[in-house]
Order: sequence, then C-alpha cells, then structure tokens
Amino acid sequence: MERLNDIFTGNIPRRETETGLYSEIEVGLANRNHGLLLETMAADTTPVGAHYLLNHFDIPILGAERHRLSFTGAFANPFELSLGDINTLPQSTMPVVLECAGNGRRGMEPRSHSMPWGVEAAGCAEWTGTPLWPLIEKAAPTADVVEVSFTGADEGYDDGIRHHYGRALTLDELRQLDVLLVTRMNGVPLLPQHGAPLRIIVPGWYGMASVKWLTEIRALTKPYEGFQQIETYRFRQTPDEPGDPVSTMRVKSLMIPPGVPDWQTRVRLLRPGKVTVMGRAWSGNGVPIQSVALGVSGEWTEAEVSPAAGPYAWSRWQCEWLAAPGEHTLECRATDAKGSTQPQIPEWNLSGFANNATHKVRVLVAE
Ligand SMILES: Nc1nc2c(c(=O)[nH]1)N[C@H]1C(S)=C(S)[C@@H](COP(=O)(O)O)O[C@H]1N2
Ligand SMILES: [Mo]
Repeated sequence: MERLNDIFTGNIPRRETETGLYSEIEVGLANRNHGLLLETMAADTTPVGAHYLLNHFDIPILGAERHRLSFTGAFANPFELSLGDINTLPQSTMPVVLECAGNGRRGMEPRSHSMPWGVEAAGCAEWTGTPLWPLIEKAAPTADVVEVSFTGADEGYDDGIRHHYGRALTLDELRQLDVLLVTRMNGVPLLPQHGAPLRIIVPGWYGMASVKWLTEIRALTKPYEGFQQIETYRFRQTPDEPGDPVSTMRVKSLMIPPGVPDWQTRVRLLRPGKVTVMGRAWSGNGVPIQSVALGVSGEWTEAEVSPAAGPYAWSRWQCEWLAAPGEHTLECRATDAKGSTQPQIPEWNLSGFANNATHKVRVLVAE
C-alpha cells in the first residue's frame, strides 16, 4: 500500500479520546454508518438493508463489467480475474456473523473519537462467492512470501495519512480461515455500500478484515504496513505503544428488546405476565455457543439455545420471563464452547475495540 505524501499529509491529526456530550462530527459518522435493527434478529438471516454498515471513506461506484481483481506481487503465476471469471469458479454460500471491532465503543469511558456504536454493529448475512485459498495456491506465492494484502478502491486520510483501505493476512491465516471472495449477499449482487462488485469475507474475525471494493491481492515478502493494519485495529492503552492486533471476535450475545418502544427514548414498555425474550449469540473463529443466560436484577436464568445454521452463523436463544410491575434491566450473557464468557463491564482500550460486555435493556412493566 502506498502512503502518499502531499500537502494534506499530517494536516488533520486524530483526536484520541473524548468525554461528555457527543459532537456533531460523531453524529455525522453515525448518520453515514447505520446499525443492525435489533428486531430483525427474529430472522436467521439479516435482511440486506438491516445489516450494519461501516465505511471509512466515500463509497466507490464501480462498474461490474469492467472490474478486475489482480493477483500481483510475489506470486510465481500472477493473473487477473473479471467478475465473469469469478462466476465460473466453484461457488459456496455461508451464513457469517460480521461484527465491527468498534461495536460497543460508546460503553467505554473515556471514549474514542470515532464511530459511536452502541451494540448494533453486527449482523448475520448469507455470503456467496468462491473460496479464496485455491486461487492463492494457483497464483503460487514464492517461498519468501509472509503475508498477502487486500486493497479496496476507496481512499482517504486518517491521522493525516492518505491511503486506500487495505488489510493483510499471513499465509497461515489464509490456509486456516475459510476466506470467501464474495459477489452476492443474501442471494443478490452486493450493494454498493457492502462492497460491490467484489469483497472478501473473513469469517470469525471482526469486520475490518473483510475488505470491500477489492481490486488487488498482493503477495508480500515483508509484513504489510498499511494504515488499517499498523496504525489502527490495535489494543492500546496509550497512543504511543504498538499494541496487539485485533483479530477474532469475542463471545457475544444480543437480545431483541421486548415489549414496544417509546418513540423518543426507545425505552421498552410492556404489560405484566409471561414474556418470551429472544436474541442471538456468537463467538469468533468458528467456536460454537455453549449457553446463554438472561439476567433480571442480578438473577440469572438459563436460556434455550438453538444450534447455528453453520460454523460462522449466530445461534438463536430464548428465555421465559415472568414480568412483574416495575422498572427492570434485562441483560444477556453468552458462554462459548471454549468457556469464554461475556464480562459485565468492558475492558477499556484507547480505540474502544472489542467491547463484548453483556447487552443491557431497560424495560418498564405496568398494568
Ligand atoms: N474497502 C473497505 N473495506 C472495508 C471497510 C472500509 O471502510 N473500506 N470497512 C471495514 C469494516 S471496519 C467493517 S466493520 C466491515 C463492514 O462491512 P459492512 O459495511 O458490509 O457491514 O467492512 C470492512 N471492510
Ligand atoms: Mo469495523
């Protein structure tokens, strides 16, 4: 990835953290990047228009006819593919949970000055395309290749540095992860905002790895130094440390807020009696969900968990609750098959990444 130097380089530095009221700039980011509408978790597959979006720069409008993907750099057999070429390759469809690494950022204080996600930066769509690994093998990385980079057509500045959005994976990661070269979402061609005409999906990882508007796959003999790999998506306590990279998703659950909402506050209102509370749960790296519990005022009840539709899909959970008059906070907590469980209070980091604290919903119950 090129780091272009021009008169704008270094002009707009990052503002690392913020406290108190949200700024107009942060609200502007939220308007560009909408979240999952939680009530659509009633469906196994998130409808295309209800899936969250995270676009750093402007959406490039790319013509599918003329689009080419190049395999370049340290490959013994470099080549280019058109969309027509990709469509003739073996196709597979996978339900995959995508979650933005910044999901839950609003729950960390002080907060990072960035996209102000609550809990809604997740979704489970069905992605269709051709498996990537056979194409990497066909391109034949030379013996000294360590990483492969993925470059998007979108570009802009972050922290004063101009770059195309790009990420990399090591050859070992590419061998192990079921990375898909994707042209369709829920059976229809990708919409512009989800990466049309071509993206990758890296199942089990936070969303930043799933590069959209893919133009180039480059074999590298040195570790990738792109902005989105080195400068961000790192767990840091201070701005100066290199930090550990963000990769696989942490165990997480969400609930469909029960009852009906109040328009302005979204507070949930319901009548006393038996209520079925339901939601979804998932973990990273293809690890299945073991159990989910619903907490009401510190008392936990085991939920019923249905198996996921695939190794990277979410599980449905549901739990009966006898709603008594009053004000309550409902909370859901998942545990995965490796025994990882959600904390009630998130672990703070500078950028507000990977907040997998329990999802809490306030409800008012009255006759
Ligand atoms: N080219 C490009 N790819 C990208 C991004 C981007 O801004 N540009 N955002 C990433 C991030 S941070 C996330 S969370 C996912 C979001 O995918 P979606 O908008 O299809 O839900 O795309 C990833 N791929
Ligand atoms: Mo993201």
